[in-house]
Amino acid sequence: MSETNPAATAPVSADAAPHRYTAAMAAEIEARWQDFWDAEGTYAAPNPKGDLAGDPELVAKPKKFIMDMFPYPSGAGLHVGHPLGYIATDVSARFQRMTGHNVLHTLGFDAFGLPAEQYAVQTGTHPRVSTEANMENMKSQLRRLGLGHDKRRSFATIDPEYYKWTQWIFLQIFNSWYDDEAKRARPIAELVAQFESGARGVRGDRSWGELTEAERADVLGEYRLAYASDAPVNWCPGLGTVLANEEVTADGRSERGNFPVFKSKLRQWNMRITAYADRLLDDLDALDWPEAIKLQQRNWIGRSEGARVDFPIDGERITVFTTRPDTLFGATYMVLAPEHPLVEKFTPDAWPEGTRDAWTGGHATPAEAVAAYRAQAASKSDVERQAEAKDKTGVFIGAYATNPVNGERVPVFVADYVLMGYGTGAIMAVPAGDQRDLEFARAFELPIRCIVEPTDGRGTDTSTWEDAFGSYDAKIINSAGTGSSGEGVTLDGLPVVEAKERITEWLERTGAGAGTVNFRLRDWLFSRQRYWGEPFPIVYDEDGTAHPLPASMLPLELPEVEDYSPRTFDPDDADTEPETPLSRNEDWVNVTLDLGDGRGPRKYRRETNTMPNWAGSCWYELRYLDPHNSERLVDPEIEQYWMGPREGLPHGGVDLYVGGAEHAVLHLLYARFWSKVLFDLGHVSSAEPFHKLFNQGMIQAYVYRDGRGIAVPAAEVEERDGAYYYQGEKVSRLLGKMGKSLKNAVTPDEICAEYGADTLRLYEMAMGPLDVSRPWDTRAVVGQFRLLQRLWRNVVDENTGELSVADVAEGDIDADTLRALHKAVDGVRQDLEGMRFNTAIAKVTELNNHLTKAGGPVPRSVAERLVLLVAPLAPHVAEELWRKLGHESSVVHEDFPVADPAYVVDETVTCVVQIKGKVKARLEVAPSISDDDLEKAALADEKVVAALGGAGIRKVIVRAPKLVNIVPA
Ligand code: ANZ
Repeated sequence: MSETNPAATAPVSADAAPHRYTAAMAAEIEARWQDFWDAEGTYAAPNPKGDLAGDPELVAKPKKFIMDMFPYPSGAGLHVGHPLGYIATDVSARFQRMTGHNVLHTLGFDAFGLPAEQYAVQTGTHPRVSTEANMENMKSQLRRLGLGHDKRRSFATIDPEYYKWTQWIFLQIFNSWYDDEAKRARPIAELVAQFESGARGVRGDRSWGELTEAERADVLGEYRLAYASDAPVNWCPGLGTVLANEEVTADGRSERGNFPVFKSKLRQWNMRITAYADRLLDDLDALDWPEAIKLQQRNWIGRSEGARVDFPIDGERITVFTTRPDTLFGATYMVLAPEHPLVEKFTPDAWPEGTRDAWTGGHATPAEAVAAYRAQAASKSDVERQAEAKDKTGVFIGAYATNPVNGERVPVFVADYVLMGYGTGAIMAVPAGDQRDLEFARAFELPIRCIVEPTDGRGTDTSTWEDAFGSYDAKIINSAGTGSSGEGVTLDGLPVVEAKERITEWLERTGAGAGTVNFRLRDWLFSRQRYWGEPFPIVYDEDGTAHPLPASMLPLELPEVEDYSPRTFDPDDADTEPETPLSRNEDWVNVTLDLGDGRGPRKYRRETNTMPNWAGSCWYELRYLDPHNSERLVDPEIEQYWMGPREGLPHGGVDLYVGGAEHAVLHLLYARFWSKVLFDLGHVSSAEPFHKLFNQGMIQAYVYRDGRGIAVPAAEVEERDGAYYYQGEKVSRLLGKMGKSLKNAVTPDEICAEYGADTLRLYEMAMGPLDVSRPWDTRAVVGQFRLLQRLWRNVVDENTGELSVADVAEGDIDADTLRALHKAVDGVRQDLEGMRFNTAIAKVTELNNHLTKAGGPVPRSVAERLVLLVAPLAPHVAEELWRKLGHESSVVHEDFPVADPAYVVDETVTCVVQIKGKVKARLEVAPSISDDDLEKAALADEKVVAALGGAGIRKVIVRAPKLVNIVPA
């Protein structure tokens, strides 16, 4: 890089003064202070008790828990984009330490996951070996940045002492149920007690005492917050595993690897996150999170208010979910999802009289038509099925149901645009109000009845409509009738919202339906057919009943297996079944255990799935608090100290959590769910894990491509007259991601070698507001290096290396310097508090420049405060200068300077206000005031108002900032 970038080499040239701040000096200073911090435990945050107890004075201070989304230890190591957030939290943590807080700041590793396993499959290296090597590499890269982490608190999710507790939490979740009345999780034993006493009925008419053990297990499985089920799951043969909905892309492929994903029935573990849908929604309000993330969570949870409506059919009924019961009079047909369990039941042997050819799909019987259509639908993903532009397909099942509001016979279809996993898997179709229904109705020649009066001038003749009209800001028409109950209802003339209320009341009164709330959120599919994850603490007895291991058997360590690769299949073959790597270790799988449940030693088979890689990040904030506790998840007093609810808020949690916006619905939703379960069960005091969330932007980089479109090494591209050349050939330039594959990755190591970590930190923080993405420009880094050189020069004589400051009494410092100093102190304080690091650096630069320009030695007290301002941003050079200024202790725990307000207010100028040429008032205004503002201020002035005595104004002449002349009417 330095060969092609003369600007970068200039400041480190050999003719520099002997004690100039150079890259070599930065390297020496930085290494020395990093060793010092490690040796002194400078960043150790004391707990109120336990093995990390410490300085009671520090413990007595208000706490701040500042956290990053911990990294996955990737083999590629870090590029300069990765540490953006880590540097930002580090600056914040340092600032909070200097403003009187006990700050917990550390970093662990999220180390289970697919990449290490896939690497293992390719190379034969055990995932633990490669993961540990990657962690070592990343740790040394991170150490070089001078991050003030409490290393005693660091861990990796693959440590058995850590995943012991991940497994323990799984057991808590398995051993609890959601009490809908109390609106919280409770131990499953309390449910069993209710069944035993008869306070709660068991389904069917048998008592709890009459059920077999296996039947009881089944009943409890319907309540447990972690349960196994055969529900259709996202099966990805290409990865050899099933995936959570959150891991499937919008076009129905795996987020990782981009393989097709199919719906398949497999017995899998699930987490009943849907029990918490309401609380996950409601509790968002009090969180200090970016609105965009809250919105994504709200949409993902997808709360819809509507109604369930029963359509009678053959003495039975089909229940639909609709958000628009007000449109019931426009329901002219019904659709069942192809997988709907009632389809067969209602499908008759022959087509009823008068069935149109277009409805039969060309089949001789309804059963044949339905079977053929089902097979076709099974080969498509949900997303393909819902694609908007797609032609609507389906077949008539040969039966009619009755619309309960008017007794009309409506034909029933199966069609793949209705999904089994949403609502009830059945809909009433309202072609006039719903676009998909409109398209289907046109394709199958079904009636389209206008029931909401269009407000856009299209008229009520639906045959001329281009699209459906479902507006909420309209009135209902053509909607009166008498239902099967004999009770009439009319909605005509009502606005939609009122019509919804009236029809819902009617449905409830006549027993035809009820108001209901539906959620888009599904339970969380929690098992993976992979090796590199936490084993489940579950064993199965000979009947196949699942039993939890007792906590004393944890951790259940991941066994060695000969072949830990998953079995992958033909990615396009949906009919395969996964084979888990753990199942190949028969010795581990088949065990004789005494579970301590009074049944004595028995033979069991272990669960051979592993947990998804999201498990480890669901609770890691808690482990940082009490990282070595082998007795409890976390000591309650320590948890309360760091995470306890704060005044005025319903929850506590981490004070600042920084990470990428891509985790909106995966990690951030799962972690909130686990927190709530742990809270309900009394293990933690905050129902929310992260009070304040901040999403940092991305560091982008230019991608240079040659004539063939192939990326060329960015570092070797030269710029000439606004064009770019690689080895003499002209190349194109576009802003993109940074990474190895695009040949534009810049590593922090390179920049640290070239300029030092302090310069890198300053540059990353100065690039722009933290939440905005910004392009990396290696050539611009030198600007921050020069700032540090000037800072150094303002305190140290470059030729002698001696301190160059002057001992001047505060009263003898010139007013301009004091003003520059206090303004900087005031501004930097506010900016660091508000995480506006770029403007904080601008203010430090301004003060530093002022001191350079002022010439002569800098007053010691000013230099000291300047160093303190810089300390959170560039901690190494700050430590060095602080030491040179004669202080024995580290700058890390010094007090951040406080501004004297007298010097902070802007200078003012006196503006004269005249009326008809006579001076009537004088105003103190900012020199930069605009004509408009000055005119307003003058006209509002009491003396001016009095002098005008209510007279109108003909003209105002303004010469900001000094003169206003008013001419009355
Ligand atoms: C009648 C109706 C009339 C509807 C109208 C909409 C507009 P959200 O808001 O996302 O909850 N629906 C219900 N279950 C479905 C399923 N399993 N697959 C596909 N579509 C389904 O959407 C709820 C609406 O989506 C429901 O309200 C239903 O169509 C449809 F003018 O019922 B509606």
